[in-house]
Amino acid sequence: MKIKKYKAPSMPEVMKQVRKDFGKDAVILQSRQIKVGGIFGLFKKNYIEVVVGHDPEPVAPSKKKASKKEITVPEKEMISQKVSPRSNEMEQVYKLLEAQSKQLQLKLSPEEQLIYDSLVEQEVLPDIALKLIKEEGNMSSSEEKDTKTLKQSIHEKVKKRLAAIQLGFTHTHKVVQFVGPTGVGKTTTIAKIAARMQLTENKKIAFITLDTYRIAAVEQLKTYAKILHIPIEVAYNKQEYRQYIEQLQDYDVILVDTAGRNYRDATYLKDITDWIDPNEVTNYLVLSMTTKPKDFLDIYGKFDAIGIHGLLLTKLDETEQYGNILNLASNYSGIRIGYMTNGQDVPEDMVDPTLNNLSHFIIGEKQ
Ligand SMILES: Nc1nc2c(ncn2[C@@H]2O[C@H](COP(=O)(O)OP(=O)(O)OP(=O)(O)O)[C@@H](O)[C@H]2O)c(=O)[nH]1
Ligand SMILES: [Mg+2]
Repeated sequence: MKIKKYKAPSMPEVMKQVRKDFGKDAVILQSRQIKVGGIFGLFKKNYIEVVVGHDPEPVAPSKKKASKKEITVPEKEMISQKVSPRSNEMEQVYKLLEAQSKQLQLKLSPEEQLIYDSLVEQEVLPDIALKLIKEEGNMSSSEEKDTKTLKQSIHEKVKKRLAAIQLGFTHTHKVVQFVGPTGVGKTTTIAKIAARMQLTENKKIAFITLDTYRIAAVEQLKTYAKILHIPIEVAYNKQEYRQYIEQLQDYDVILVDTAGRNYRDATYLKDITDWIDPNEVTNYLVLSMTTKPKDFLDIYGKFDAIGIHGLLLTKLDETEQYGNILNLASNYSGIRIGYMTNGQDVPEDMVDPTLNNLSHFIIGEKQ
């Protein structure tokens, strides 16, 4: 849909210009009387301002024809024509109008601007959204794509990026550490994973906690250990940690809870690699989906540097913006998402990530 604004002293004069540009297929979207010129507000002349839309290739002919009828009016009725109530199609046109005002800034067509806006609303970082759209390479070429076609091809690109993410909770070592910022759900997620492993994989599990900063933190994991009948050890230093790992060799998996710390604290990241040889451990980074996009990437980058096997995404239920996943997939390769959690209840609030639900989160569409 192309949109253009016309201004002339009378409606026949406006229509002459419209017909010249678009022929008979133009749709009047808005018309109003305005005053132009004058000196110090005096002697202003009456003008007619008309906003016209023209769609060279209507997308859904049957539906569109009917609604076009509603808004294509004979010339003499135009001045009083109001475009309300807003139909879905009109809603779309108004959005396009709004988008048109922003497009100059980003040099996007109104259709592209709409898609850009919807991605940014999902908290896809603006430069990533722009890159996705620019890759289309259509810009203001003569074969400008309509919103539907453009949307489809951008959705394909989004899905392609998401498809590069590896899915599923795997681990290459007996010892699996759960690291990440404070309060993201590390301890709760460990309990969910332990329960899942017991129930579906019949695995023998042991816990070690390194989170000795808070008494409550130890008690929290001990409570889950008791319910699930899982042995638990509390390691206060590196030596104890090594010793407990040795002691627990008969178990299939040792799930290790760590203290949530400020990831900007370099000693914390150093401790993680210092306490155990990176070749002997699988690290899972636990990140909340409610984290701000830039922090999310920043945290991932910092932990990635110390060797992260995969990610556990928590608190999906606390947000409706999932751009973080696409931002990550656009910036890093070799990402794995083990599980996603969507509530506080252990063990049920945990879902297996699939390409379907990742796509659905970001573009509202199933694969
Ligand atoms: N809504 C929601 N809350 C969650 C989810 N996962 C964990 N929580 C809650 O988040 C809070 C913190 O969870 P913890 O498991 O203690 O987080 P942690 O990362 O171990 O915290 P620290 O050890 O203090 O760093 C608790 O109230 C959990 O119930 C989730 O998927 N959704
Ligand atoms: Mg904890």
